[in-house]
Amino acid sequence: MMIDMTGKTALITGASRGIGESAARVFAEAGANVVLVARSSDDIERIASEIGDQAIACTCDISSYESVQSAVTKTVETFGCLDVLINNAGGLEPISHLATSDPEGWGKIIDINLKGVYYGMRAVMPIMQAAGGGSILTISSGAAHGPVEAWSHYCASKAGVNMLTRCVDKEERANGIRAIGLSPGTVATQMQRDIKESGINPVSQLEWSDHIPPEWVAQCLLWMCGPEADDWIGDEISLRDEDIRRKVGLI
Ligand code: NJP
Repeated sequence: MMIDMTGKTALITGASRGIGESAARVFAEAGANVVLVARSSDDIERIASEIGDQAIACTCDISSYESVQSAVTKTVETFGCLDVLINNAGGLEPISHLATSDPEGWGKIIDINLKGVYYGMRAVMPIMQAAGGGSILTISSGAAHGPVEAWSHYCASKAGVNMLTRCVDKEERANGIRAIGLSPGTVATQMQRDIKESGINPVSQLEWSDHIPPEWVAQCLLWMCGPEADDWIGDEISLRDEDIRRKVGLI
């Protein structure tokens, strides 16, 4: 069943390519106003203009709270509301064993993948509280739950993000805020190209055809805005789960 997002506004981080770009297109098709966030401007501006008047591009580095706050302010000024936050932006480089990792590079991933998600939540929650609710959907990973060689920064950040979803739910479910995580499985995006190039762990040995298309993740995110996903509020959905794929209409 198609979820109708007419009159709703979604802010999507990491929307210049991959999962975020697909989410922007799928949410716009469902009627939502969409705000595309990334550090680089060219791609989000192109994608927003392809989508049309219901889309704006907002250059923003989610590892800066000030930058996230101004993206949220611009969203509300432009569309008058902010109903859905999709915490999607993330990174994985530099891939390296913990013993030889670069402390600065390691910390930068925490700044983006963990603190960036917190900044998004922190900036939108007062708006959602005042509006009587909203959805905060955060891309997690299987790496939140099991260690992966040479990804210690990524695993730690995604484990933290999973706990942030649970904390938001504990504090805000009563205020109508639906916090849900999504572990997508492996997805055919630039991130998987970088992983392949590293050659380090079993994920880098996967074939391109093993990955699901980013559109599947986007369709799942849209489904997560509807009542059928309410059973997962405060929890994490796995898109590897065939039952979820069936519910979303992917198989
Ligand atoms: O990645 P990619 P995906 N501030 O590299 C942006 C998770 N995930 O779509 O800033 C703002 O194609 C960047 O734009 P730019 C994964 O951990 C994936 O695969 O201009 N934006 C680009 O738009 C991540 O959380 C797989 O460089 C920032 C986007 O983020 C999410 O899915 C498996 C930013 C990254 O696009 C999307 O990943 C899994 C910043 N500081 C979880 N830093 C998978 N692909 O297999 C980056 O379990 N961006």
